[in-house]
Amino acid sequence: MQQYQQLIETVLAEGTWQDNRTGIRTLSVPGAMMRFDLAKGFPAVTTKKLAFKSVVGELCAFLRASRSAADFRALGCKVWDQNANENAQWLANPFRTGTDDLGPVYGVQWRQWPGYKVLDADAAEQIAAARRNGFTEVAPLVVDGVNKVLMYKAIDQLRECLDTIVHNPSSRRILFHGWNPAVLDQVALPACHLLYQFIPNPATKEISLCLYVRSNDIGLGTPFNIAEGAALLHLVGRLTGYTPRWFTYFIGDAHIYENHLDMVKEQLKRAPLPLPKLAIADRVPEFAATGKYEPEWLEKIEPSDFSLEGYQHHPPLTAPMAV
Ligand code: UFP
Repeated sequence: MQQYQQLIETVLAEGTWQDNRTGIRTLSVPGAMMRFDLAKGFPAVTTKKLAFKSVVGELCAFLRASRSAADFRALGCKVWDQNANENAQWLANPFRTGTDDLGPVYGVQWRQWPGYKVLDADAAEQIAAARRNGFTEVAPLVVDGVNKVLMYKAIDQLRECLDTIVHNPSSRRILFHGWNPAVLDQVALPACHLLYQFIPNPATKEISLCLYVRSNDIGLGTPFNIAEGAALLHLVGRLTGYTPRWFTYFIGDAHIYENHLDMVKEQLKRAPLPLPKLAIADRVPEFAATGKYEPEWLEKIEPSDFSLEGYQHHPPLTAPMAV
């Protein structure tokens, strides 16, 4: 995690002060990149304690397409409570359905992206092709005097990625997206980590991930998001028969909040420790061993199926989250 320490140093040295919607200024750098070799260990921050249980709890909630902070809490992750119930703008949003509601955040887009097609009512071949691709007709429409049909599919982007890794691993189109412009006004927080691209190597049986994060809170968010992306890559590799290898992490707006400066400066005084290993419980089938493709484990996996082995870290450090 030397690279994380270097990112902090870069932002402290080169960042400029920025105002933002939270009212807490940040030191910000436009654009950063880190690349982790997962063969060398799991990229858990070591200069403070990583909230690993919370990380894997959030991941499991995303995999189940949860949109309620209560579901996240039940899986051991409390980080959504404030966004659900304390952000004044969200509390006043007519799309919020009640206590703990977050709207169609990350997991809903990952597993149930709302896909629509408006086709001419007499375009029988197009309608048949859309049906074969899982779309169903939901309503007839008239647009500018022309009869149309509205078709809908909840697109399981992540499942489709796994299918492609298994059936067409040389594809360069294996990605899922969290940024759905049609629902930005309906969510407690528009996606920060938003573009995940898997790159399998059928020759070496290694799989890599490129992740783009549009806005990243380096003090609190970055270690959490790195661990979550790496855990997802481990799981995807397990279910598709690949060994996780390179995890490249791109940040758009890389920032440190003013009230996190003491924390990150303390981290810089601490020497990074050797990295732990990630273990996934034996009950989660290993495609490479069984030859049986069982993607339903994306929903069945529990936080307790993930564990860190040999995790050494410096004492915990905390700072308030900007909401
Ligand atoms: N943030 C992260 N990682 C996340 C997440 C939020 O760093 O996974 F959900 C931070 C980034 C930013 C704030 O500081 O939360 C989101 O604010 P904005 O939408 O204004 O970028």
